[in-house]
Order: sequence, then structure tokens, then C-alpha cells
Amino acid sequence: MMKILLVYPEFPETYWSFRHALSFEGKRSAFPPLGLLTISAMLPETWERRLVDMNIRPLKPADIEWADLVFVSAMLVQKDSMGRVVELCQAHGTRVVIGGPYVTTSSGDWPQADHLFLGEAETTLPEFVRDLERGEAKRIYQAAERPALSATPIPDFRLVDLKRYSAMSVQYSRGCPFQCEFCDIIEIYGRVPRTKSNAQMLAELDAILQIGWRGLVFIVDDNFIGNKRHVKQLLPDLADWSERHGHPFSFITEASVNLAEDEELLDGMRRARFRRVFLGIETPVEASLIEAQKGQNTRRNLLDSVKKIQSYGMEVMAGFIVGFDHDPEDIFERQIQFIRESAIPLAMVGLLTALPNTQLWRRLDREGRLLVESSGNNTDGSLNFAPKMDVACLVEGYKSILRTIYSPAEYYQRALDCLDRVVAAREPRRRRLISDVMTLARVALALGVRDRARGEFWRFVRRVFAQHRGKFAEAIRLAAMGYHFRKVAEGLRK
Ligand code: B12
Ligand code: SF4
Repeated sequence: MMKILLVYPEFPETYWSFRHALSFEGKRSAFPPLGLLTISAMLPETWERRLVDMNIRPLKPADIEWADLVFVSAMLVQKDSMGRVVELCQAHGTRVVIGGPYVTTSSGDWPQADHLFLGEAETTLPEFVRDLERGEAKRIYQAAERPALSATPIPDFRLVDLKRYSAMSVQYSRGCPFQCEFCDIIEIYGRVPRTKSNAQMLAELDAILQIGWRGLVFIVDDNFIGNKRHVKQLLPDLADWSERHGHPFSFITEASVNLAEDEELLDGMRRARFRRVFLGIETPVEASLIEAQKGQNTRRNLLDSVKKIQSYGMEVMAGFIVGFDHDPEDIFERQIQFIRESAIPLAMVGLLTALPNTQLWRRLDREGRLLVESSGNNTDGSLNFAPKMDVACLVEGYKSILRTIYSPAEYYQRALDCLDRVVAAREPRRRRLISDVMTLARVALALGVRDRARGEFWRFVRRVFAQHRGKFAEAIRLAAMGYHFRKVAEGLRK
């Protein structure tokens, strides 16, 4: 029997850390590390396992001393923290196994690790276990092909400390059929979306229901509608499941903008209780979309698409990018205008980043424009390539977008516009009255008393009471998120 410690390294403070907003809910992190939960379920049942998510609590020497093997998973932004974990393991003489998207794209950076997994682990991890038992474990395991998701077990959700997270994660598909130039998803997970069966998905929902989870579930797919035919078969089953279980969950996911043209999909998602969807809008400038090979966004009116999705009860969140070669000088004002008109409160605006091994990375390399490895965080205001626009103009323009869209007046107005557009839906039954009251009290104290923009906050609350009383909880959540985004944007300015 082996003792396995699964470690998820720390994220820096970024847009996606949601750190300033999570503290209002008394949570430490937004989502549990699904990659580690998934590989845990592939290990022999008799092996003991423990999970340390360093976004929840620090890793202690005693954790490592307990383990025979330490498994670490990381994205590029967790690189430094992963480096410290690997060092700590070495200092304790404990073997360390690393994998995940960052290791897959940058394996050469890790001479210190004992075992490296490149790609998905459904076929390679069982091979490693067999090799280990024979004392013949190799240093590098590289998946020969992308596995069918029928081989993916139900993740080990029981390892998760539910109280610490604001949502649970499940995955339905991997891969995306599009070919955006900057995207590493298609390099890591491929362009042929692979899906789980309906039965697999429902079994995963049963599992998280059984451990006591109620509330938000993030379907972490790269593009939930990558295989529309399969999704259309899933959605009715998902809606039935939800009905049968008294609507314990609502869903959030990521999708491409062509979702807007498919009413069957939109209706199916509404019925299955999808409440938020993250879209890759990137830019309102057609020439930049063409440069980015994002044809799916040029074939439609993007503002109308957002509006359509909102009308199906889903708040739209979206990613925006500046720094394309074809960006005109007024790109910053155009992005601000688009974000304003689209009523997207949670707009993640980033500088174009060349992630390792992407088409963009290869092109810039050919053109001699690559400068350094990306930090993996496209919202930290740093550039890893030489842009066509003057660097100072680009970075200052980028910051001006953030200053504007997260200024309290702009943000609260977008939040109100969003509440106007997103047609109200009954939320899942919850038994969390006390924690909801605590959240409200914390938000009111931070935003309504301590914050210098408290006047704007109370104006927002008054307008919510007057126009959207039934959406009060949603409005408070949006206010808290806006506060987080503003804090991160302010940090960037220093
Ligand atoms: C959910 C998600 C998040 C969540 C993280 C939740 C969490 N706690 O994990 C949130 C929304 C917070 C997030 C944020 C970000 N993310 Co993210 N995210 C994802 C997403 C959509 C799904 C991750 C997931 O759960 N996958 C499901 C599991 C099952 O897949 P997996 O992790 O690949 O695991 C498999 C294998 O890789 C392998 N494996 C994984 N780990 C290990 C470890 C060992 C030891 C072994 C043996 C095997 C192994 O086995 C698994 C089964 O095959 C991925 C895309 C994707 N398809 O994975 C992007 C992705 C990981 N994110 C990415 C990025 C860039 C970011 C951000 C930097 C974006 C930004 N600019 O702010 C931020 C950074 C985080 C932060 N807080 O600062 C990139 C990473 C690129 C890279 N090379 O590192 C990805 C690939 C998508 C993309 N291109 O944008 N993200
Ligand atoms: S639509 Fe999204 S996931 Fe698909 S290729 Fe483009 S950026 Fe990548």
C-alpha cells in the first residue's frame, strides 16, 4: 500500500483567484483542483491519499513526511509555487510526480522532478502504477494519444473540503473544434472534442450530491458546446436529473459565441439551470479577430449575440484581449464601449500572451518577436513578445481599460444593466440562511462602510431595491465580484 499526497500549488492574486470576493463568503478558493481529483480516482483503491490545496491551507513538512509519493498538478501561473513544492520534496527525500497543463507544455523546465506526465493521464497513470509495482517506473510518461473520456473515472470528490470552495467542478468534454491562434487548449487537448456519456455525467452529479454539495457547479470544459450534437443529447437528461433531485445545482461553463445562434442549445441550457457562461469575445475589431483566426466571432454581431444569451437567463462573462497586430489606436476606447454596451460585469481583459507551443508562439518565434516565457497570467500587465503598437502606449492603454471598466460608477451601472437583461430564474433551494446573512453583512461593511466608493454602493443597492428586488442576492454577488476586480486592477497600477 502506498501513501499519496496530492498537492495543488498556490495561485498568485489574479482576476481568476477571486480572492477579494471569496472572503465575503467565508471561502478560500473558487473551485477544487479537478485534475488531481481525477487522477486520484485512477490509483489503486487500497492506496491512501490526501489532498492539500495550497489555496486553502499551507503545505506542511509533516504532510510530505507522511507520503511515499507526492503528486503535483499545475498551470503556468502556479510555476513558482510548484517549484517550491518540488524543492521541499527533494529536501525530504520524497519522490515527486508532476503533471497537468503546464508540465505538458513546458516539460524541459523540470530536471528536478522524479516523474513527469505529459498530456492526459488516463492511459499513462495505470502504466506508471504497474511499472512502480515492478520497481521499473520511468521518468517521463507521455500519452501516445488523447484518450476517450469513457476511460475517465468519477473524480475523488470525497477528498474535497466542501466548506472552503464556492463551487464544485465537473468536466463533460475536452478539446475545441476552433483554431484561435493564441490558444493552447487545442494544442493540449486537441481539436476533436471528446465527451463523457450522459450516464457518466449524471453519475458525477450523483457523487457530488451524495457528499452534500448544493449550489454552483462549474462545468470546466474548454468549450461546452464543442460537440453540439452530444450536448443536445445531454441537456434534456441534465434537466430531468435536476428536476428529480429538487434542483440542487445551478451551472456555469465556458462556450464559444456561436452558442447565440442555436436556440435549441440555449433553451436546453436554460432548462438545465445554466446561470453563467464565459465567452471568448476577445475584441470588437474584425481585423484583429481575423488575425487571431477567430472566424466564429466575425460571422455575427457580437453585441446581439451577448444579448441573446443573456435573454436565456445566463449572465455573460467574457475574455477580451488587446495587443493584436491589427489593433487600431482607438482599440482601448472601443473595448470599453463594447464592454459597457454588452452589460458584461465580469470582463476579463488581458494583454495578448504567447503561451508555450501555441500557433501564436510559433509565429512570433519565426518573426523574432518572442521576448520571454509567459507568466501564464495574461492580466498582470506584462508582455512576453514585441507588439506592433508602441509598448508604453499598449500597456498604458490596457491599464486605462481596467481603470475605467472597474471604476465603481461604470461597474455598478453594468451590473444593473446585466440584472435588467438576464431574465430572472428560480434559484436552487438552499439551506444557507445564516451564511447568506453573514455574506451580506461582510459585503455591507466592506463596500458600504469602509470603501471610499460607499456612496456608489448604496446608490446601487437603492436601485436594485427599486428595480430588481427579486435579484437582491445576485446583485450582492456582483457587487462583491466588482470589488475584487477593482482591487486587482488597483494592484496593477502600482
Ligand atoms: C477550471 C480551470 C480554471 C479554474 C481553476 C480551478 C482549479 N482549482 O483547478 C480557474 C477558473 C480558477 C482558472 C484560472 C486560470 N486559468 Co485555467 N483552466 C481551467 C480549465 C478550463 C479546466 C481545468 C480542469 O479542471 N481540467 C480538468 C482536468 C481533469 O484536466 P487536467 O487538469 O488537464 O488533468 C488531466 C491531465 O492534465 C493529467 N494531470 C493533471 N495534473 C496532473 C498531475 C499529475 C501528477 C499527473 C500524473 C497527471 C496530471 O491528468 C488529468 C486526467 O487526464 C483548463 C482547461 C482544461 N481543459 O483543463 C484551464 C487552463 C488550465 N487554465 C489556464 C489558464 C491560463 C488560466 C489563468 C492563468 C487565466 C488567466 N489569465 O487568469 C487563470 C489562472 C488561475 C489563477 N487563479 O490565477 C490554461 C493553462 C495554460 C498553461 N499552459 O498553464 C488552461 C489550459 C486553459 C487556457 N488555455 O486558458 N482555470
Ligand atoms: S474557441 Fe476558445 S477553446 Fe476554442 S480554440 Fe478558440 S480560444 Fe481555444
